[in-house]
Amino acid sequence: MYTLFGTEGSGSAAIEIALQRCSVPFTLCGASSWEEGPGKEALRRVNPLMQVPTLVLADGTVLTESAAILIHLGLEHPESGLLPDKSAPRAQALRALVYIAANCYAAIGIIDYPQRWLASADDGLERLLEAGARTRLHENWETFADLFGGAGSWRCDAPGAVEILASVVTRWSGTREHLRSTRPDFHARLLEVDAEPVVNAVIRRHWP
Ligand SMILES: N[C@@H](CCC(=O)N[C@@H](CS)C(=O)NCC(=O)O)C(=O)O
Repeated sequence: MYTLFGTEGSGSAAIEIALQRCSVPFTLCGASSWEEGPGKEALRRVNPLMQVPTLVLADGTVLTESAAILIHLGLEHPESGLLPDKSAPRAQALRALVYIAANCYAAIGIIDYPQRWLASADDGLERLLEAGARTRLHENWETFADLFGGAGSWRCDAPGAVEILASVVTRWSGTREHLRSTRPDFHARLLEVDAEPVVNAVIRRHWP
């Protein structure tokens, strides 16, 4: 039995979808750094960064970092199709997952908490940093669409780890709106991923 720490509208949605794709039972523990309650203290005990998603495995091993969690689930449950079977497409999937984590999810952390990246409090600098990170985030998604989002490699009918993480992480900081105008074909593919039944059920609960 897995325990997933997360909350509505957060990155834990991607791991919920993946766990369902693996057909494994899991318990949800409502928690985040921005919500008070018992979940917050439980999250602090397993993840000192207090970020979600955090997944605790049956033997108590703690897994953080969305890309690592998705890769682990894909390797443990090959029948889930979270990762491609063949070596070359699997290598690209790993590249795409780490790309999202390093170049997109990290930028969202700057947009949400610019003060963490400044040596002292400065409202003006915070606003500049946030605006710069947002621009960079949108550019990074354009590059993602060009590198990984082509019709040939994108799996809308049976979304894998890459499609699932992209579907969730594009929901923040104006990314979907940006992609709708700059990369309309890729935006349409994201909507197809959203419509897949397993993805759709989780997405609707997180973003009613
Ligand atoms: N590197 C982490 C980032 C996770 C992350 O930033 N999660 C957000 C919620 S979507 C969070 O918990 N932020 C709270 C905080 O940083 O205090 C990952 O890829 O999973």
